Amino acid sequence: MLNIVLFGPPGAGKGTQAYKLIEKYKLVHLSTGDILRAELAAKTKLGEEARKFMDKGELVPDEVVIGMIRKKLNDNSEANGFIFDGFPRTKEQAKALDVLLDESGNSITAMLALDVEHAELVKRLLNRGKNSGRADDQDISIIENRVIVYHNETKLLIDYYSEQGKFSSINGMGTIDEIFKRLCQKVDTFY
Ligand code: B4P
Repeated sequence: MLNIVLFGPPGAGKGTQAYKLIEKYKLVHLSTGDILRAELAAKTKLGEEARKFMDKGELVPDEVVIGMIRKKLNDNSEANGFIFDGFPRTKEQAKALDVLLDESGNSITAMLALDVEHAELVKRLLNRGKNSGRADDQDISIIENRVIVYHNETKLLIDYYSEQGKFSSINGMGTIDEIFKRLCQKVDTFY
C-alpha cells in the first residue's frame, strides 16, 4: 500500500497535485480541508464548529480532524493507498495517523514536501480567493496567519518524518505540470 503525505504551506499546491497523483496512481485522496469545507457547506454541527477556526486561519482541533480521518480510512479499507493532503498538520495528528494505519498493518511510505517561496504562496491564494470565493483566501491577514500557523505548528513534522527517513523535499516552483513530473519521479521510486 502506497501512503503519501503531501506536505507544504498553504498554497504550496497540495490539493492541485493530489488530484493529479490519485488519477495516475489510482489512490484515494484524503483532504481534511475538503472534508471540512463540505461540512461547512452542509451547515453541520461539525462544520459550524470548524468555521470558527478556519475563518481565522487557525487549525481545527486535533480530535475533530483525527475522527474524520478514522472514518475515511475505514470507508476505504480496500484502497491501493492514500494521498494525505493537508493532514497531518500537528504531531498529535501524525502520531494518530501512524496508529490508525498500523491497525491494518500499514504505514506512511513517504512525506513529499512542496517547497515554494512566500510571495508565490500569497499570490496563488489571493488568486484562488478571487475565483473561488473562499473566505480564507480573500483576506491577506488570514493568509499570513495560516502561513504563521504552518511555521509554528506544522513545519515541525518535517523532523518527525526525517527521523524515520521518509522526508523528501520537492521544488514546488514552476508550472503545475513541471511540479507533477518532479513528484512522479519520486513516487515511481516506491514501486
Ligand atoms: P487546506 O484546504 O488544506 O488549504 P491550503 O493548504 O490552503 O490548500 P492547498 O495547499 O491544498 O491549495 P493549493 O496550494 O493546491 O486547509 C484550509 C483550512 O482548513 C486550514 O487553514 C485549517 O483551518 C483547516 N484544516 C485543514 N486540514 C486541517 C488539519 N489537518 N488540522 C487542522 N485544521 C485543518 O492551491 C492554491 C492555489 O494555487 C489554487 O488556486 C491552485 O490552482 C494554485 N496553484 C497550485 N499550484 C500552482 C502552480 N504551480 N502555479 C500557479 N498556481 C498554482
